[in-house]
Amino acid sequence: DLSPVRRALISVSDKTGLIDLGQALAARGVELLSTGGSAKALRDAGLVVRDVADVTGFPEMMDGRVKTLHPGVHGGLLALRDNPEHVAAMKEHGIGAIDLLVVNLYPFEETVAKGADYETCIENIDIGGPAMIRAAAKNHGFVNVVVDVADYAPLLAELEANDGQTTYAFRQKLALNAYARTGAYDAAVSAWMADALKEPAPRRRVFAGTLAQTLRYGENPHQSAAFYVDGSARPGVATAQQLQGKELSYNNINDTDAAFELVSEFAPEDGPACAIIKHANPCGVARGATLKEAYSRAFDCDRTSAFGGIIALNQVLDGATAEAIAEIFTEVVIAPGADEDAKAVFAKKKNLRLLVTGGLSDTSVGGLTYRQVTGGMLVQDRDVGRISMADLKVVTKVKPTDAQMADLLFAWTVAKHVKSNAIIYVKDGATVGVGAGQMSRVDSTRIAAQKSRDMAEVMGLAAPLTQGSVVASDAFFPFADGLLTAAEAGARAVIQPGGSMRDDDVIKAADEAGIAMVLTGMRHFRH
Ligand code: 93A
Repeated sequence: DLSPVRRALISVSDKTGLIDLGQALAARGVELLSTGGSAKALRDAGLVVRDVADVTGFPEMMDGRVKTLHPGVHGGLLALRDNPEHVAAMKEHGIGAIDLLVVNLYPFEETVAKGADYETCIENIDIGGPAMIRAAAKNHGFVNVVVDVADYAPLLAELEANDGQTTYAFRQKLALNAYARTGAYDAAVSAWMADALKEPAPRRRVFAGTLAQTLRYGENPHQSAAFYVDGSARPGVATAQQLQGKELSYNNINDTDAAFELVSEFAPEDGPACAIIKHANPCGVARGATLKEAYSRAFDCDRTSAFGGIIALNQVLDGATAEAIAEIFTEVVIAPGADEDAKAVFAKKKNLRLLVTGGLSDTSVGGLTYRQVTGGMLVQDRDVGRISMADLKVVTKVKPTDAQMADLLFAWTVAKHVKSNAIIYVKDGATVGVGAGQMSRVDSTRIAAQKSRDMAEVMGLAAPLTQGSVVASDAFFPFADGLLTAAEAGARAVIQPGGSMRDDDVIKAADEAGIAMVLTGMRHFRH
């Protein structure tokens, strides 16, 4: 059961003891075959080495991903030396027998332990190494496989003791170790992958979607565009059923998504709610005793801007609400469903798109958002930050009333969906002024109040609805001026993250104005 070692293939990541081994083998007249880095190290030490590339007739390629995966190598490892057909095949294809394989694998475990990123860990999954190890171990009737630097000395001792040959028992033991190694290696890979999949780390995912629709154009007519979906079953614009109206445009899809995500913050069991969106920002959001009331209160926040808007509802659209909506031009209505009356009302409005989703979007579900920048892509977790009454810290002498507290939370929820700087005035569960997308927070505060004054005029009210309202700010007030502007507009309670260097000034100003303020400790930038 002795088998000679005439040719060795050496491919090692850990080069410890490599030269000594190479020299000892060469001294025994063993021919050395080797891969890139290992071959170079051996050659630098003055040894004669044949490149694996020479055996395969292929250069090492694809960053080394393919070096030894070739019949010239695997045939040499797997051929049964006592099988005439195998021997004939070797001869026919010019394959030389490999009697000794020395491999240690890419340091996958060490790479993971170092905390390397996903791509680096992937690159450190050795493929060719385990393939050769498993092949050589299978053929242990003839082939020796060494996977551990610690086995170099016993191997040389075995060769010495048996005049350049090894015993079957020795090879069998090497094979056992070899399979233990490849088994442990793959177990490490699968454990790491299981971990990586648990972790919603943006770094390891990119958007993979399928083309759902080629759009007529993009944000502007000179831009071509398309809509890709990621296959999620989540209710929303991507999965909605369009019951009527022409095809959605790029801007429609974007705005409809904004509208539906916002209205989905309001659970149907807490009562009807409506959001009206223009240019991805809400121009009115409201609760109501009925869906129709929720719509008309949302509409009253900014009737002018609501024209040509996108309306999202958190409950099944009914006939009365549809009638109210049909009074002005609306681009899209999206709701969990629509009853027969509503469908009949909208049937007369050929251009209005009606989308039904079958439910609301679960706004607590994580996931990623993507934004393209020149030369790259920004990826982040979705903003699923939520606060409840218990998270709020009252910092002023005056405490908000229960009614104000409910409005503050409502305003805060809306603020999450308004482009920064976001200022939202709310009264009795309805926005009464929205300031969005300004470069200065004071400007947002002013603009929202001005809109409310304009609406008071349109509606013939004695005073703007911001009088006696509450106000939310998506990020802290850097100075007291924004807060004072809100107080002037009539806000009586404020919700904001806090955390400014000048929090004390802002709190003092609130106390002087006699208004209540609560801090969330969380901000909702949206850009
Ligand atoms: O990327 S691989 O999976 N593809 C291969 O075909 C291959 N063959 C050997 N990695 C491969 N190897 C590994 O390369 C060995 O397991 C060893 O860890 C390493 C030795 O490369 P070098 O001799 O160039 O330093």
